[in-house]
Amino acid sequence: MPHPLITQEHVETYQRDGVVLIRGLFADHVETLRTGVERNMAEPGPYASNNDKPGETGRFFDDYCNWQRIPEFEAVIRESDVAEIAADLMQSESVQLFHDHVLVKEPGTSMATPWHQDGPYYFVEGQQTVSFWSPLDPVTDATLRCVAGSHRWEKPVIPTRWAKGDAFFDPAPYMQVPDPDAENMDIREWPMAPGDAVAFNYQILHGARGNRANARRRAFSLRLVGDDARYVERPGPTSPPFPGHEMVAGQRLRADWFPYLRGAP
Ligand SMILES: O=C(O)CCC(=O)C(=O)O
Repeated sequence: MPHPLITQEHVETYQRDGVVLIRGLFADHVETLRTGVERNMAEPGPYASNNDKPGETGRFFDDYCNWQRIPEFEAVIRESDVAEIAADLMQSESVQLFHDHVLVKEPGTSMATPWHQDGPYYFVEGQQTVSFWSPLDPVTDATLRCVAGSHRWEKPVIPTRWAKGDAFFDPAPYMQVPDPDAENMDIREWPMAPGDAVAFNYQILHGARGNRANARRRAFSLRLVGDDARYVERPGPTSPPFPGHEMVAGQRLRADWFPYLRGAP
């Protein structure tokens, strides 16, 4: 039986489409996450960015890999039901923490989050992966948009730098970023309440509109991996880079940096 917050249908949808909505996943933790986001913005880490792009209005702040220094993030990761639900969705015994990501679009932010798959930016390969994207404000227009089934595409999509738009790696083995709206793809998106979460596979193509509303759009995104996830070499530095990780191809992610939230082998 899956965790009471989800049904067998959630699991089947996730397995088939690579994306599913989970109402209320972080509902009891919204205030804690908001406090964590404020702390993160007041004390940004080395990877924080405002995604400054000429001609864009507002502010699109993002930062990642902060759970070790933002106690609110670690508390929610360890005290919420997220690991159990991740295990059900991924059909995995183990659940390992990869990293956290904060994405804040202040009112009047014009910049869209470009369409991308997370997997090609990461040094992780495997089918048992999940990201949970949760808004901390009510969201309609600037919600997450995911292309159902894109986790089964044959070629990965070329990862690009969001503000500059240039490619992270040599584009040769990748496909160009498609335009899901123009190509009438099956885009899943939902109006969401604070603490709801979209669960999506690392290979799912996703993006988000700018935030033209007059309210903030704060979001917390949590990336976890399961049994079959392995370290993989990429053609250049990955995002996040995790300098000095010393892992080699084919290895499970080192547990002292990426702790098991359940099912440690
Ligand atoms: O919040 C956004 O605008 C995009 C989020 C995203 O790309 C992610 O969580 O992987």
